[in-house]
Amino acid sequence: MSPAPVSASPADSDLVRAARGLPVSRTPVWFMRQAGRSLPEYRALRAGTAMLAACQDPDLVTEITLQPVRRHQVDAAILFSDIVLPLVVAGVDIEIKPGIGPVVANPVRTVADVDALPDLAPEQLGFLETAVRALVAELGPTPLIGFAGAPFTLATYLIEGGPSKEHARTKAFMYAEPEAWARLLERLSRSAATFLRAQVDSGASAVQLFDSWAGVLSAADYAERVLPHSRAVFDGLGERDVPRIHFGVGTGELLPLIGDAGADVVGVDWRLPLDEAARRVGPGRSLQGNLDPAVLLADRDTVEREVRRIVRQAEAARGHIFNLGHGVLPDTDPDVLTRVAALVHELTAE
Ligand code: 1CP
Repeated sequence: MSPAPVSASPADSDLVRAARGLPVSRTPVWFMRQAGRSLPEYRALRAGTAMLAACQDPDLVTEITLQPVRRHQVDAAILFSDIVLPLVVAGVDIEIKPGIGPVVANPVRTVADVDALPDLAPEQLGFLETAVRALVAELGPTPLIGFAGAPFTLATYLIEGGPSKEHARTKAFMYAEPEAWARLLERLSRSAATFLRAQVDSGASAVQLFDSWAGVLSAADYAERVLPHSRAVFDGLGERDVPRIHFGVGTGELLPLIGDAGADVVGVDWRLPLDEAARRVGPGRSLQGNLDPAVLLADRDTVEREVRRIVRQAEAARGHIFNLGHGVLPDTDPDVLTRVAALVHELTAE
């Protein structure tokens, strides 16, 4: 394969350098949910294998992770997995239903349910280490991003029992049972840290913590009841010298806090221009984002205009990793993603 970046090693790649606020040869690009979703070669490979089984098959994980890198010439791979996988591996009964998402057989509704959750042991992650090592060998100078779901977003699935819009049960539990809530998020932060350490120790060059649904919280509740647990995930990486990306949707009011949880890079959705996001996050962190994934469904001129605007507004940030404001939508034409990656490279080459 012919990797996009010109660096000799992942640790010196444009992605890692941008995350640290160092000079880059051109703005690095990758797309959240670039693996799976819109790719026909993904659907062909996945046919007949359940999502969570595919995530535990090192050969499938390796091949699916590489597909978008080959196709789009993006500057990073993201491990093919899912945020619920650490729970599944630990023994929680969860299924990913096509067209729906994660569905939990026995949702967490009581204090006893919290205490009955199994812990994730590092020894259960052999399949993951095998996949990451194989990937790092294949990727050469292209960095692999490891990831985990943040405690809050995982708690929403466990408590709601599946995807939800309002997350009302989650908030009700958070207010009604503050001690059990803290214990639940502590457990989830431990398993997220275990999951991230396994990826980094096997060769991942950066990590992203997905707190997709944190934007449903007020800044005060986020700061008091969630942030300490997300910080614990990053702290669990200890001295491991990899950049940390922290992302959520609808987090305009939370951006300074999302950075304070221990991020080198704050992921921003499309609601806020990056120059304003840079002001809110402050000078010590880079930004990632923030093309509206729906724009990829629009006409060519609109896509190009929006990409140019984002590249321009990102000049206010310490460093910029071009991405979408949330994951690739399943209906996206993969060729549009390839063109966006090429355009960002062209616009930002030295
Ligand atoms: O690039 C990639 O696709 C890499 C793999 C990846 C990642 C990073 C998958 C595969 N899932 C995720 C993260 C993930 N999973 C997040 C955080 C990112 C985001 O906000 O999009 C979340 C919230 C989930 C939970 C989840 N898993 C959902 C969302 C449901 C909801 O609440 O609206 C869904 C639909 C899944 C299933 C899933 N995960 C991944 C794939 C390829 C699929 C679809 C599988 C299938 O249809 O069988």
